Amino acid sequence: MSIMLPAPRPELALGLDCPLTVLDVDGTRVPSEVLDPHLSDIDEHALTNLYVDMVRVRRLDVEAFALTRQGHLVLWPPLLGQEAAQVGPARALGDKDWVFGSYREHGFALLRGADMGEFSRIWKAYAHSGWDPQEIRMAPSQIIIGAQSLHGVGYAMAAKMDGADEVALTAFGDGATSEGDVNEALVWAASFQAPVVFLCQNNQYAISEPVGLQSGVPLALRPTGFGIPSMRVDGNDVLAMHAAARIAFDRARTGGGPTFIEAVTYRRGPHTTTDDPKRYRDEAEVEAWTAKDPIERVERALERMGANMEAVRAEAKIRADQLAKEFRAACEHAEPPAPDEIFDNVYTQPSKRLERQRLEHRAFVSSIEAKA
Ligand SMILES: Cc1ncc(C[n+]2csc(CCOP(=O)(O)OP(=O)(O)O)c2C)c(N)n1
Ligand SMILES: [Mg+2]
Repeated sequence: MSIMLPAPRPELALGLDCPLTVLDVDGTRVPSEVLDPHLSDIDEHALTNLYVDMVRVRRLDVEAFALTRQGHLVLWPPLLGQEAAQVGPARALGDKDWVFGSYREHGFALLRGADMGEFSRIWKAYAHSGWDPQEIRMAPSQIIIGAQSLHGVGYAMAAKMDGADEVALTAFGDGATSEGDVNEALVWAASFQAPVVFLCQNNQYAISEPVGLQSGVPLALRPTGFGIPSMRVDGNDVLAMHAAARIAFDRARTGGGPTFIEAVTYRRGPHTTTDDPKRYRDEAEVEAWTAKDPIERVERALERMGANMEAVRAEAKIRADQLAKEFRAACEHAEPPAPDEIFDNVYTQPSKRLERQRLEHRAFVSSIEAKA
């Protein structure tokens, strides 16, 4: 019996030795054979827009952190340091594409157009979703680590079956790549050549567990075992992330199937506002990554291009402050839902069992109110 060997595959993983980069830390342009062809239209104006996006995303994050400490939000998972890893791919999405992210995807939510009032409700524990998923084409935040990768692949498979021109991007962390869900999603995506982009933001930690404990090889190598091409990219380089996402989206859109992008980045804040990272990592490590700040890198690049940085900074600040103001006002004025709203939208059709539970719950709440 002869065994058919698979045809030799081209290089499946790029950037394993050194993450793909186009903007050095000092803002100089590093030539990249892989990424440069996908950045020919990015001029000073386009780079300024990416800069403003990152400044706004950071401002939202900083404001939300403060609002949590001031008791207006109950929890916040900060993304400080990961702005480029989200803004680059978010700005490569087409209008019809979908995002399936985790709980840290505030950059995607903002750039997808989530309403700040609705958005604040998730982190006040008032709502399961902080936006209308159909309206902004972004699924609700996902706390079950990695589950969204299956949702994204399922959506992409359906889009392919329908012949729809839609790509799904699913974003998750380094820790998620050790979950069954992500591995199963990779199998399905590879088998069905689903038009999906896997965006792994390797922020070096799964809560307190460093990535080295999860994997002895770069995470970008993992998908290659499933036959999925991958790129290991400097996740603090917004241009590199934008170009890599464009490559992945083009491939998905033209029938080339899935791509995995590992964004090598760093979570500079705590895992969430209930975590104390000083208990598991050194301050020196944080400082080393602060020196690779994604926003300052673009400032230096724009300066080198001759941009009027004083004006750019001032404009970015105005827009970021406005966003923070809107977000704060929305947080402070959000009304809690009625207690029995928890029973709404569980099923499309009402069920007797659920209605019974709703009545029991209502009676219980009334009994407490009567005692008060
Ligand atoms: C299935 C599941 N297991 C465990 C948890 C608890 N948990 C919450 S966040 C987290 C770490 C996730 O790390 P990573 O995937 O790297 O994402 P990051 O938080 O760093 O963005 C864990 C284990 C969970 N939410 N879901
Ligand atoms: Mg992580």
